[in-house]
Amino acid sequence: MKKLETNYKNTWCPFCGNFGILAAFKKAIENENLDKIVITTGIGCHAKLADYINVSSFYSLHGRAIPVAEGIKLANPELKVIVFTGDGDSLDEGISHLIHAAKRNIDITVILHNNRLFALTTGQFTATSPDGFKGKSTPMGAPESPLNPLELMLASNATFIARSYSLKIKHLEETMKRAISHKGFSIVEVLTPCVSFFNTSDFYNENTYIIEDSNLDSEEKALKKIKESEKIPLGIFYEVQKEVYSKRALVSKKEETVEKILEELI
Ligand SMILES: Cc1ncc(C[n+]2csc(CCOP(=O)(O)OP(=O)(O)O)c2C)c(N)n1
Ligand code: SF4
Repeated sequence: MKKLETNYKNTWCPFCGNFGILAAFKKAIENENLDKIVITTGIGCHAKLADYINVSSFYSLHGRAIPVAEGIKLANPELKVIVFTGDGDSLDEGISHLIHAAKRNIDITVILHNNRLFALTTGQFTATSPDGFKGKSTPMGAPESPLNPLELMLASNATFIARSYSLKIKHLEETMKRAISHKGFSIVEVLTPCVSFFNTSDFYNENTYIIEDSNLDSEEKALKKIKESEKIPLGIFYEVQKEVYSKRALVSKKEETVEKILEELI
């Protein structure tokens, strides 16, 4: 694990859920060929993860971690490209990128740090903030219902869909490993407390439970589980194999001339 450490000073607040995500990710990749791993991040507290782990990384603009990852994967399909993004980053600023990456089944993994608010900017509401959420931009309470990101991913044809929790590090590590080894678009929503602006740890400790894998190719079953809200299930909800984007896109035709490819397209 030493080889994954960096000299950056960690500025996350003590007990932030991001520590759990970093620890689980280090364990998940410790036996991988690290030269073949690239991570991209958005902008936010989650994005600092790039500073705290010694693998190739790219800080994107806010909301643009996914298209950067897609570009890297298309340029070098041998790389394992993993995106770390916040709920503000990919469900507000960059939501269309998330939908289209899932839809085209590009072979990348998205780790969604869902702390249910914009944390780095000190607590504004996002698409996943609960109805009535009181934060810096909604002092009277947000008058909107939250989006369920995994329901959106199922509707967008993602081929691997899972949820974990940053304080259940072993579960998160195993889920990340499965997501990274999946061939195609994979997403892991990580429920994670922002202890400074929305401390959900007691709530999640009491209201989450781990499910076993079963009938992973059933959309109907996946949707039912993903929407369960009385207690929140953690685990893999959906996994199917479909042809990946790079097989179908121009990269697979690299033997042909650009003129020939353009001819075909026109
Ligand atoms: C285009 C753009 N819009 C807004 C900002 C300001 N900004 C920086 S970080 C941030 C919040 C990030 O929230 P989230 O993606 O949920 O990550 P978290 O900090 O919660 O990990 C915002 C709004 C920015 N840097 N760039
Ligand atoms: S503000 Fe919230 S998300 Fe950001 S480091 Fe502190 S606890 Fe973590």
